[in-house]
Amino acid sequence: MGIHGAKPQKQAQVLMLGLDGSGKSTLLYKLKYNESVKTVPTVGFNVETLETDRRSPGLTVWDVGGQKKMRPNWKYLYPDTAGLVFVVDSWDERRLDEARNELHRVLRNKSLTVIPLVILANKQDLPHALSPQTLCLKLDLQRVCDGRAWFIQPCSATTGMGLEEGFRRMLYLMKTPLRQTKEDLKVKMKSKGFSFTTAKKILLCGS
Ligand code: G3D
Ligand code: MG
Repeated sequence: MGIHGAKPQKQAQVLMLGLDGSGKSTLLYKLKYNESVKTVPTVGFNVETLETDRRSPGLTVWDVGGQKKMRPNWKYLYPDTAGLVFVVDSWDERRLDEARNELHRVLRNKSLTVIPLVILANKQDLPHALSPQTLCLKLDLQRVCDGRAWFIQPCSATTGMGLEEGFRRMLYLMKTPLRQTKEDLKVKMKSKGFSFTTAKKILLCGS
């Protein structure tokens, strides 16, 4: 990259957060190397760059340890963050309240108020995993994401389903002003015969 006089591609920093065990490291390695690796709890962080098309910035993805004792360190990475990915274990209902509280706390930080958010509803391969619509309600996303460009993407870090789509969506949200994404929703829903009020309810849940 950047050889033969070509301009080096710009990089945008994506911060990937979520509770320990939600699948952040598994999905990062699946995306980067298409490999299912046996992970150990992340102490510190893993960083990988993801290639994108030449018109988009490359993504530098920071996978930061999600254990309770690591969470106070998340904030040191906020200032350079261009996009936030929050990974949720869709199968582990017992930890959803904890995930919701952490997500809400992160979103309250002033350095992150205008950056786009993609929620990855991970572990969809497991039986009885909660749907993105249910997660949307349980995590109170519509309220807490009001005024922010955001999307919820179902995925599985073990099969790879939905991972690229999630990061493609992040690129789209980074490049598109919020007003534009709302207009997209209106057009999309009108073409499907929904009213915008219904559209807002359904599509702001990210489908
Ligand atoms: P973390 O980096 O968020 O802490 P890890 O999470 O990537 O270390 O994953 C924690 C555990 O969840 C791992 O299992 C991993 O294999 C599993 N996992 C991650 N993503 C998925 C997924 O999409 N589906 C399923 N079924 N499992 C997933 P172990 O057993 O090593 O703890
Ligand atoms: Mg990890």
